[in-house]
Amino acid sequence: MKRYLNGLFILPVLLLTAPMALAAEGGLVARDAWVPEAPPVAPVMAGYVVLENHGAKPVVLVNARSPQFDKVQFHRSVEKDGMAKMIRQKQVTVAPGKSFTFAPGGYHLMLMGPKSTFSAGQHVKVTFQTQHGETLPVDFEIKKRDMGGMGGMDGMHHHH
Ligand SMILES: [Cu+2]
Repeated sequence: MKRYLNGLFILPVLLLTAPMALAAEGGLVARDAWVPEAPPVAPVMAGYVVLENHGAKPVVLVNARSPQFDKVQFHRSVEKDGMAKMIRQKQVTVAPGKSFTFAPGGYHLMLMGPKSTFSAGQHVKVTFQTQHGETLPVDFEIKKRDMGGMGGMDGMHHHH
């Protein structure tokens, strides 16, 4: 993240040229992005991905959205007193030189309100946004649930 990006006056110029892309700056890179296939009636789906920060500063993700879902939240599955529950995370931080893993049973993207049904082989597009407004579009592949072990579990304890 470069300091001049904070200048408000430069924003319209950037919007006219290209979105501020994290990956293009050698900052954040996504890999192994996937979504377990869910029954057509599922109100939520979970997304998993590994985010690597190749930059020199922490990357703080404050938002994610997908044109294919009503909304996307960061969730963390925890077990407390033998009960599994999910806690919404307002943001996640990827430390410089480190990776942050969204994986079954831990942090996940909660994809809420699918606008259509999905099946294995299809793709979900999710765009992450940092606290500074940079964006990182990531392509998630839908895979059969059994490929991910407990992959579908993160959607089972959701409370509306
Ligand atoms: Cu969740």
